Amino acid sequence: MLRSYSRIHIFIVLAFLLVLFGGIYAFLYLDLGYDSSTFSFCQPCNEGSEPDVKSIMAKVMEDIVGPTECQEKGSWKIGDLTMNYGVKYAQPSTQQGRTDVNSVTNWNAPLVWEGTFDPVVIDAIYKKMDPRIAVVVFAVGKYTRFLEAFLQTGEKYFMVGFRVTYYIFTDHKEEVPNIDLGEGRKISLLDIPSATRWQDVVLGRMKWASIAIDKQIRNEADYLFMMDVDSVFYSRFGAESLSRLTGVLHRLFYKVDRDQFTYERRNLSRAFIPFGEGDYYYTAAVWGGYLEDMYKMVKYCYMQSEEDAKNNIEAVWQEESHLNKYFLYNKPTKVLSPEYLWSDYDQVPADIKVVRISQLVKNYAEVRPNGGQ
Ligand code: UD2
Repeated sequence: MLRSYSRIHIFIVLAFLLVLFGGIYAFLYLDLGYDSSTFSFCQPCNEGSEPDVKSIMAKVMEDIVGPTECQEKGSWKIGDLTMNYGVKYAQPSTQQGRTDVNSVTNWNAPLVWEGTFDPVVIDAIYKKMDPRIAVVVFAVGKYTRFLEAFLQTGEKYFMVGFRVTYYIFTDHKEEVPNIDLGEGRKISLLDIPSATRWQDVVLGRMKWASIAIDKQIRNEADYLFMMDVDSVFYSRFGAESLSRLTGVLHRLFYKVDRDQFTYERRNLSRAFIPFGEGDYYYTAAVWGGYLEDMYKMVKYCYMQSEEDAKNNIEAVWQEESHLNKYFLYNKPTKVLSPEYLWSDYDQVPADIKVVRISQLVKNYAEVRPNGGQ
């Protein structure tokens, strides 16, 4: 009896010490981030995320101390597709749907086209989560002229009813137009230097975005989209585009053989993809996802292009080449059809039922600092 009594005591003391030291260790070294306003603590709860030390420790802590602050405050947890009672919408069919296009990838991710989702259901789910959405857009040199139409049409069609911050990276702050923004939507201006080559601007996006996410955006957003500024929204671009990592099919390559994709084919570059490989060709003009997943990917493109620079090579389509390499081996969790980036240069084919955003026709030689295509 005495022996079992002292065993229980020893067990209680050991359990107490484990909790105590576990807690101290987590706070001091693992930066678990108990501030629920940051994204980092909620992230380990995400569906499908790789278990890592942080998420395992978060789970251990949750078991010990009970529900975490982000759950207590009722803030959303990515992956919970919950909705309120009583929303009225058309019954989804198991028999009817788009038959002219494929709406699922061969790794079972949704491939989004008009007619594959119900905006009423999508909005009911995502508005309940109320995520903060960052749009990172660069307007360097003469590209500030595109801001007005981009922002004005964005206010009409992009994530209407959601909290959106446009992070505008520019070397000409004084040229950023005054636009009336909807409730919960704002603009944040970030100074960056001018460039003498357009290639440096497009690649530099990866560097400046990595720095800004690290320093600022991480504390202010849950999702992040990277977008080209020389585009206008023509129709709804909504929460159906949200996922852990979302890629957009490039309009010029969505029906062609993979060997015609303009992947980087020189094996000296880190963006190299051999012939015979590849799923799709994705555009770098629109892509998005969870903040931390996007950070990883943006930083990857930056680091890979730095490696290329050391070897005196620049990938054929700059960051787009690195992005395509990443997506080949780290499959996107959602793929958007070219509705999510069309071009005013091209006629709209029958399978594109809605153009949601489109690249404007521009005089490349005139707008780029070093001219030309
Ligand atoms: C293609 C890609 C683009 C990028 C680029 C890389 C599509 C539809 N677009 O677009 O995503 O991969 O090729 O070569 O696939 N910018 C400035 N100032 C400059 C130059 C560029 O701010 O002087 C910014 C601006 O936000 C612009 C973006 O970089 O929208 C992309 O540059 P672009 O529009 O000239 O590239 P483009 O049309 O060839």
